[in-house]
Amino acid sequence: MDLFDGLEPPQGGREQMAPGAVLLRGRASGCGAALLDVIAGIAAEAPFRRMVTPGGFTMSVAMTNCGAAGWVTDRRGYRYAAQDPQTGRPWPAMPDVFARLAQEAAAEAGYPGFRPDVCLINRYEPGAKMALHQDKDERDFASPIVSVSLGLPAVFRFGGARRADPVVKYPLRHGDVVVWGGESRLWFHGIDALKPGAHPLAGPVRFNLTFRKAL
Ligand code: MD3
Ligand code: FE
Repeated sequence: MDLFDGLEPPQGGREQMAPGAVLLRGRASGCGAALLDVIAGIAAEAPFRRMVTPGGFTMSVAMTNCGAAGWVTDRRGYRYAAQDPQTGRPWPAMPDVFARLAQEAAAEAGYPGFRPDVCLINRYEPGAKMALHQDKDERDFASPIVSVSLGLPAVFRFGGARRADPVVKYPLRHGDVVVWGGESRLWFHGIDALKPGAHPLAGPVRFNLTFRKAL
């Protein structure tokens, strides 16, 4: 029994979720408004869009990217592309505030020297979800992935190395940063359907940034 029984964990906490995966609770809450401003600027150049999977399904999550390449999917497959297929232009450059946050969070979690070259930006509206999957489209599995949650909270499902492994559910809230490296870099994960709500800064949506070394 302690002071936090039945309450949220104190902010600034660090939690080991799995081998190599570190949750930095609230790590980005101080720069949340700045990050949301930057996302709006990126979306003005490279709009959020719901892409089609190779199987022909339209994803419920809307996406855009910044950096040297962007993650895309269509009937031809999943890949990183240097140009935005919707505009034919390069993706917007990685903003300094993004790169610094990802680099500092990775170092705090035990991955010094992480320098992401791409950032996938996911936007969830109520009902949007991401089915259990692995992230395998990057060239370099030795580098971690850094994720930043903004806006409405979501339930994250974390499985294991095999699709059938049991999952553990974690709430991810505005400002939470997770660094996924080591053994868990290739573990299965997903996001449950977003519950409707209103976040004071982001409004009725959740954003997730994932910083990767993809090229
Ligand atoms: C665990 N995004 O974009 S971020 C994705 O909240 C993705 O939008 C989710 O899964 C989201 O691919 C979850 C957390 C995350 C990202 C990459 C991982 C967890 C991960 C890679 C390996 C293991
Ligand atoms: Fe993923």
